[in-house]
Amino acid sequence: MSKERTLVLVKPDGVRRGLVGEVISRIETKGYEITAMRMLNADRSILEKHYEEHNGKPFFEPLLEFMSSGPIVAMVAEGERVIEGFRTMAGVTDPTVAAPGSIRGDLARDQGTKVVQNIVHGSDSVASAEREIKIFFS
Ligand code: D4T
Repeated sequence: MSKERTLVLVKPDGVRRGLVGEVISRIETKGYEITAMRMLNADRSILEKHYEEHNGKPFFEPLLEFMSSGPIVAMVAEGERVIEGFRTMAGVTDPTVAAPGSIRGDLARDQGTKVVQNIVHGSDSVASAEREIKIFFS
């Protein structure tokens, strides 16, 4: 099994609520290695690139607004099957139905906002991970 890299983002809701340490702790406790990390205020151009697959969808503008509403933390986590592993740890997109035990299931809920606020992002494939890591760590 080959080692993979994934991009993890702690979104503005996670940073605002002081959950950066909790997310890092869960990644490290699971046994993945964090090999790069930075805090930033993501501007529109970086977010348009990151979320290019969603451009034109009804939640695209609210998503960019939310993601630029405060600082985020970007990190690279490494390990065997970390892409699948972190997505399992994050839980499904909708925090209302994300499994208890997952980051979204334990730490997030529907806030009644136009865009889902769900604490973290994790890449969904090797190709996405490499593309997204370049955007945040070029
Ligand atoms: P990210 O990309 O942020 O890790 O989330 P997911 O992989 O779980 O979900 P996604 O890329 O499909 O969606 C990106 C971002 O948009 C919000 N969203 C998504 C939303 O508000 N309404 C929707 O219908 C969808 C599909 C949540 C995450």
